[in-house]
Amino acid sequence: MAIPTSGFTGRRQNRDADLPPGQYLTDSFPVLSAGPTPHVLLADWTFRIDAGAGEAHQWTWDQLQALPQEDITTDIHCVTHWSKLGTRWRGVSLDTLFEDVESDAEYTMVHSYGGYTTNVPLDDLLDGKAWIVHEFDGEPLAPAHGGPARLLVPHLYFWKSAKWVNGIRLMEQDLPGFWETNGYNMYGDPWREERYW
Ligand SMILES: Nc1nc2c(c(=O)[nH]1)N[C@H]1C(S)=C(S)[C@@H](COP(=O)(O)O)O[C@H]1N2
Ligand SMILES: [Mo]
Repeated sequence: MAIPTSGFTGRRQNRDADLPPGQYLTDSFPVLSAGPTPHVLLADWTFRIDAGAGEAHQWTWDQLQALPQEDITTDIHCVTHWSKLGTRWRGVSLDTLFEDVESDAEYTMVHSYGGYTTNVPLDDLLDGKAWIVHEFDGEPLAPAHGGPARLLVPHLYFWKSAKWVNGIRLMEQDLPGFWETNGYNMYGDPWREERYW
């Protein structure tokens, strides 16, 4: 049973309850990139869903902006043990982007400008669990943090939230992406501390 340490009962006062095991809070926003920051002109930017069997869907920057936009406030948890609570983002739900996609595949590989990849089961991208975001804290997303747009899948460790995202490929079987090939967990649930293999 949790023993209150103060008179406050609000969620933000009880910060420990929001922290997965092994995590500490930070108010800064660390930058963690496996390579250099790719710079993509908005005029050249595209996002593509490749469903296999020749079925693909693609959006330009203007087309992404024309879709319904959502404001998201969520906690994020990095495998290197930092967490940030109540971060604010704006972008397009993957439910919107997957609306017309027909496929029986259960797994996905997320691809980024610069070559980064990460695998996420399709179920973890749908039903209000993931977005393509292009604003952080009311400002355009900074290049170092994935601008012009990144994936946000906050219920998994933050390495799954691919920066500079440019596509998602559906897969019949679960294959590892960049960090997963290098020892990170195939799924990455912070509440179960699924950090490494
Ligand atoms: N394209 C790309 N996306 C990436 C990474 C990367 O190296 N390249 N690093 C991942 C890791 S390990 C983390 S913790 C977060 C860090 O995001 P931040 O730099 O905005 O804090 O981005 C994830 N997405
Ligand atoms: Mo990370």
